[in-house]
Amino acid sequence: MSRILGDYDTTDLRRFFVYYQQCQAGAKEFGAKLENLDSEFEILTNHNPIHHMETRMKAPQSLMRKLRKKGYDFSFDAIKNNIFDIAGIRVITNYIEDINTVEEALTKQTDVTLLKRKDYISHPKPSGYRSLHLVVSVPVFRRSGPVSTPVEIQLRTVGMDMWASLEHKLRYKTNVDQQKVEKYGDQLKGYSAELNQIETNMQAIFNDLQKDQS
Ligand code: 0O2
Repeated sequence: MSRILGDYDTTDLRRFFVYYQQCQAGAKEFGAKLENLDSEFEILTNHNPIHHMETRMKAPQSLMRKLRKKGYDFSFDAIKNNIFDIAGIRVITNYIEDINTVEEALTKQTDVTLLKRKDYISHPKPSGYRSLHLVVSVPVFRRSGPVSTPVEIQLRTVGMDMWASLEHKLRYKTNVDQQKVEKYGDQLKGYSAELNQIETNMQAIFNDLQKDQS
């Protein structure tokens, strides 16, 4: 870390370390909330919208890259005011409507505040990327008392997740030749629209079958 950050104000650096740990504690809070919902859906309903979850802390290199991309040098304030995905949780669902079920169950909890919502499902990115991104906060208890702490939650179906993993390889691997990037990029954009159609049709079948079970 010191190699990346150079000779920065150590007070600022310490505030950053504490904040990084605080974000990790925030992710644990949301992890527990999601685990509780997962158990409750499993036991009490005939369909659990949560397929699986993944939690990650943003690596310092990636954090610094994002900060520079946004036009800031390292400082605690620049990080706190501009980077909201230090802690991230990905929730993978089976069906498209499950995404809103999980979103609602999570955001209606009284200690959760919705800070930001980006709906790349209704409005996919130019690449074809689809997901629902939420920045939500929860109080984390520090010595001074409760401190609101942001965590980014990405919600997507199994299909959207498979697509994003493959497209991520194409986009972020530096050694892929440009011709392939363009060719596969176009192809993947098409597959994103096709997947959306398939997932919408499968949702309709699922909803119809659910009627027979209720
Ligand atoms: P990493 O290592 O995956 O975490 P903001 O975070 O809102 O200030 P930003 O970064 O433009 O601004 O947010 P955006 O675009 O809403 O979401 C960023 C994250 O979404 C990315 O993380 C990716 O994980 C994912 N993502 C966004 N667009 C695409 C895309 O076109 N293809 C794929 N595969 N993933 C995408 P990071 O921060 O880039 O890095």
